[in-house]
Amino acid sequence: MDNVQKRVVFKDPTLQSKFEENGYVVVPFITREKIEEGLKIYHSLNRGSCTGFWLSLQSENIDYRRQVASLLNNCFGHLTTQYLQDYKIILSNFMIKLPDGIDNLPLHQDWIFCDEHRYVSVNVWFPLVDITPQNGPFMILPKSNRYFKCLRGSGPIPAPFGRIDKVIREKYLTQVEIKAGEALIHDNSLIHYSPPNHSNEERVVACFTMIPQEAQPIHYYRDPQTAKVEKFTVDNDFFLTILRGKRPVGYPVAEVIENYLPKELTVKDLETYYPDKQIGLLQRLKKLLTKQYAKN
Ligand SMILES: O=C(O)CCC(=O)C(=O)O
Repeated sequence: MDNVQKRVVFKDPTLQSKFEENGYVVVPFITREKIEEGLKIYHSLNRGSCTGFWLSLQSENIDYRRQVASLLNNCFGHLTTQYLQDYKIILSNFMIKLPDGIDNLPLHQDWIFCDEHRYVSVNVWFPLVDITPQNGPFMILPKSNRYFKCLRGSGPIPAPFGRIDKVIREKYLTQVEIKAGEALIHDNSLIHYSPPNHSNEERVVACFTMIPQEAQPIHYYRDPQTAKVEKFTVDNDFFLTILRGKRPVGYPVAEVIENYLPKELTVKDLETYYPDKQIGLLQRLKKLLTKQYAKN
């Protein structure tokens, strides 16, 4: 765990402490008119065909990505200042779940976007339709931003929770309750995912990835052949033009880490981080035994 005092994220100290506690907050964000505007923007652009979970960053059409960023930033960017203390947008996306029941989004943490020893990068994830248990709700592992420290980036870089993925999904996740007009602001290092959309409608969400105004954007890339991880110093344009899975070109390498593999986490680690879940288990066992005892 990191004991360094990080730069503040929120203007409001109450939100700041809630965020520090859990790694996320949900806040009122936009009006009904703005929701309509956002949907109009989404439908005015041709995203091309996709399935399951899809985000604009996956589009190979860089013009499309630029248009999304420009329209979303103009329409909603200024509204983030209601909450965030001098943050800038480095990535703008639509995050879509097609109503096809396809499950193509693994449990994950987002990339590292800036020096996380000093700063916190966040996603401002704001749905343009109400989120329900059926249409691909956002599932999080609260506080995981405090416990799961590792390198994250493209290539991809393997996650340390591969072996306990199933246990986390089954026992430890919380569904974020959120409606159109609200925003989920979460630490990018929080473990999360969303299940498939089993409703009849497309689930449309817009999202800004933001870092402190003064922070340097960075990107980690792991070469799948050599397992060498390189840290690149990038700029605000980088995330608009990045080709996923490809080594960044034209950006300076600030650090090299040879043979990177994260330390695999175990169920025991989870139980140490989340003792409350254990109490739940013990209580269930006690209940079972009491029942059994009463029967005999
Ligand atoms: O939109 C979703 O369902 C999930 C978003 C997500 O995984 C992300 O922002 O990295």
